[in-house]
Amino acid sequence: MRHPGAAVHRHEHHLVSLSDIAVLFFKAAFNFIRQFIYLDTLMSKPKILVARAVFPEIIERLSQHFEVESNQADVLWSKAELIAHLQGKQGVFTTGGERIDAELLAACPDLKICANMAVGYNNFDIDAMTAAGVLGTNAPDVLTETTADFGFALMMATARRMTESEHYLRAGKWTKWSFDMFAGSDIHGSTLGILGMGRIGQGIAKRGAHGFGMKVIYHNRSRLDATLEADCKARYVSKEELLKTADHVVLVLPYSAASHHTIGASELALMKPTATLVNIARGGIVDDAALAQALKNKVIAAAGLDVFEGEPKVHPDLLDVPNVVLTPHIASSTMPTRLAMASLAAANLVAFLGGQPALTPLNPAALERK
Ligand code: 8YV
Repeated sequence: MRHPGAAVHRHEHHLVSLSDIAVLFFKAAFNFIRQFIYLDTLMSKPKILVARAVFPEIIERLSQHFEVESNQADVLWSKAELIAHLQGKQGVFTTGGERIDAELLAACPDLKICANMAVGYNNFDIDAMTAAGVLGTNAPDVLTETTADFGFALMMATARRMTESEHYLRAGKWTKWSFDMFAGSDIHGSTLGILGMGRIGQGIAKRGAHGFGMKVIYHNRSRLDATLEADCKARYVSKEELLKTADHVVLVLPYSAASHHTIGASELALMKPTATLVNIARGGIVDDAALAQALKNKVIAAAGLDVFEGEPKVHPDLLDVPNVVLTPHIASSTMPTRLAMASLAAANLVAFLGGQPALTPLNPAALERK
């Protein structure tokens, strides 16, 4: 006779084994998933945002190192939209237009680096970035010569009234030669005054001194050392002397609260009535309304502007005066230079988020904060 418990016992034994196997199976599956998630985290690329459209090859290069969200449609995002797109991003590729300030930084806690495709970085609140432990980088050097070329070209176009005369010709107004038609002022042999003698200022000085026999005077926060002054054949003067004596004044200083309206009505009044003024630095360094008034009243002869207060808007009074050459912030815009600027911004992201030092850091003190 079969013992009744025997089958039960066998059956129970069988049940226990099955549940053991099930537990083991689930444990193994759980560990596998956990391991997978861990590895995935280890292997996943950092996320970055490219805030404006850039060269496709730059996006391609960045994609080898990062999970890239790029704004190739070149939508102009509001601050709230920029913040939304920055969520989860460790790096951002910016151009000069995206404002990085305390409010944005507080809303984007993953952010570690902002790489500007510009030498100027007045779109960065550097103190706020340092306090938040976020590194900023810019793109110096690669645009120096291109921008100096443009500054010089704008000065020549302004002095020789090139766009004003072209508009006249296009309007069909050129019916005869006349002795003083669009008579401008000379570049060669004249006095070039440079306000802001950084790398681009020095490039313009060299072009003027060595290429056009100009007498170069400059004013800067700090005086250049003797070797650089000799290279540029430039003489250090006060801002007032520069404004009073220069035939052509070129502005190449960085924008800050301290340089806001460096040139306003009273500075324009110091300049010669035959003088020209060129701004390739930043909007806001010149009081555009005061300049338009000075141009209208012939306080100075002419101006050349590549940058504007509140650009891309241009003060309407400037559009109404004929003696001003206006260009849409293109001083650095040649294909090789813009590519070099973008490459440098990308290289900063790759180096820094890859654990290496950034190439052109602005606030290394930020690294001590995070
Ligand atoms: C940029 C410039 O094109 O580098 C700068 O500071 O002003 C220009 O070369 C502009 O800032 C947009 O990035």
